[in-house]
Amino acid sequence: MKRGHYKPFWVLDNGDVEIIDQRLLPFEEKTVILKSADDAIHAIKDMAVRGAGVIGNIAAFGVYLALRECESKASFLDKAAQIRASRPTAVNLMWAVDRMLKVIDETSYELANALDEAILISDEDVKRSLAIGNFGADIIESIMKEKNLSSINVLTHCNAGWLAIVDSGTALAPFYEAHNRGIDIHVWVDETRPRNQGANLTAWELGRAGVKHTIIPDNTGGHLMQHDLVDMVITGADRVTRNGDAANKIGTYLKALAANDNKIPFYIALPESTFDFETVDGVTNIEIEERSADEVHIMRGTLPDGTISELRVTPPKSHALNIGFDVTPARLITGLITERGVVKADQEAIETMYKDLL
Ligand code: RUB
Repeated sequence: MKRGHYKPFWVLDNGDVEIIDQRLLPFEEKTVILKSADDAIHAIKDMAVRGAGVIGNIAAFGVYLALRECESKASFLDKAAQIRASRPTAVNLMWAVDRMLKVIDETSYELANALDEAILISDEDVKRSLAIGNFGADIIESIMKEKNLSSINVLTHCNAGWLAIVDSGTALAPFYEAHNRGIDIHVWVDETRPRNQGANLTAWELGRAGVKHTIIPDNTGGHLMQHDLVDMVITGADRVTRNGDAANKIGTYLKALAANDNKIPFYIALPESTFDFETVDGVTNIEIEERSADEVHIMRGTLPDGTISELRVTPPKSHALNIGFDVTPARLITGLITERGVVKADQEAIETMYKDLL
């Protein structure tokens, strides 16, 4: 795996892993080199890398780095457990660590095999995201045909592009594919407070790809839907339960409610690694990350002279609450766009499509 145009990380010749530091985008394009498992844990926790797929990828490379540096099996397993616990909601993280541990065990703790497996996981994501893009773009075309549209307005929340899963994302993959097919597509980009993944990352990605987009404050979607300015919503997911409930960035649920009220198709795009087949009833059973209140109090941006700065936007003594994700119940989801095709957000349909994995 070489440095690529659509990869937020790549492996160096000495086995270290270089990442694009997503905390600095869109203001600065800088990279950081991960030399140890602790570097990988820190990058995941502090969100230098983020997005369910890429968290899984860096977790896998983190397990490889742990194997490279640990002197005993016990210390290696302890480090792998720390990687597995570095963020709680995106199941891709646990999935990737478990897969790495299985392969490492089966191949007698050979370092080269561990690196190959981590690379394989991300190479598989490339194929999955391509397939999701194709299935999603087919839906976009069919909505346009059904409504007799010459252009289409879609809405997304957070960032589920190539910064979140290689090579073109989950939710953004259909938009990129539609753009490639010559479809006149315009994307409403929710800013996604408090960390602004939409305003900072999705807008940056779409701008580089030449896809038309407009950043909107998080509460604007409902109004746009009432005025027929949204034809479809697609978001990614951090965990989808066996019955089709989807955890995604906080605020996704409100978009699904508004879409449902306005009879607008609401899709979740996800690869196989985002399913949690062990869990049903996501609202009750998915662990939701709570992050530092400082992410609500303090915003980053550029001053008029171009200097990057942080700015407190709340009264000094006010408390803030920063819940990272919410769960959209299956009943509000029109369909799940997967690498195997589009499946109903329904336990029986999911079990039928994924019976080989259950
Ligand atoms: C990211 C987020 C994304 C999903 C999509 O949250 O909610 O929508 O992770 O993931 P955060 P993917 O920025 O807090 O990690 O596209 O990888 O399936």
